[in-house]
Amino acid sequence: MKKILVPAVLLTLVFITGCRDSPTGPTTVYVHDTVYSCPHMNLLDAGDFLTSNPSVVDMDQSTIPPWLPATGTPQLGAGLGCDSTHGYIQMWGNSVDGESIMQHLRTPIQKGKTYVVTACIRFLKDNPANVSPFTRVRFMAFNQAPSTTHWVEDRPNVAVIGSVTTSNETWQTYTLQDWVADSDYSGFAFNVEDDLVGDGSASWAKIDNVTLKEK
Ligand SMILES: [Ca+2]
Repeated sequence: MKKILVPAVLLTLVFITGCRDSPTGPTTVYVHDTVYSCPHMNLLDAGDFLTSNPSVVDMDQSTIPPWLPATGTPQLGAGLGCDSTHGYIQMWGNSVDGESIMQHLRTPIQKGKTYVVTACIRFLKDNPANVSPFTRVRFMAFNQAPSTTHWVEDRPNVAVIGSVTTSNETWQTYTLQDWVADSDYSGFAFNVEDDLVGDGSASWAKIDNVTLKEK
């Protein structure tokens, strides 16, 4: 990653030249300590959830930084993920409760820019007590993490970028519709949910290889 420090008067020039791909990837532009993204740049860190843990663990702040538990007790799986390397996220949720993870972005989402999320997901239908025929993974941008067990859209604090609903029990990569940011956002999160409440209402999903890229 190339770091460019410039005076404000050269701002226009930086945006013309600073976003060109370099041999090490897209360039990040710094102006007055604010970081701006460039086209095709993945804003997420550790989206492949690569781990050397020998077994599944409940996530805490040090399990796979910069990811943090947001609600419930999300787990970092140790088996083979979407790309045949070890590590993925495993979570449950229903329409009012469940698990989610988040990360504070080094490069924030900027109002007016267009972004696209991709993720590899599989429905984990291995518990007969859970009756949902599908699972849904919902992706969000946020500024302040709510304290509720199920985040609801509350722009400009929490914005739903989009979701993937699937009953596919094998790994599959999904690309969400383009999303134009209605505000600046400093964080990214996703949860697992379905449309049910009460006993047997949870659905489970495994999630891997999550990206958030500027178009
Ligand atoms: Ca992985």
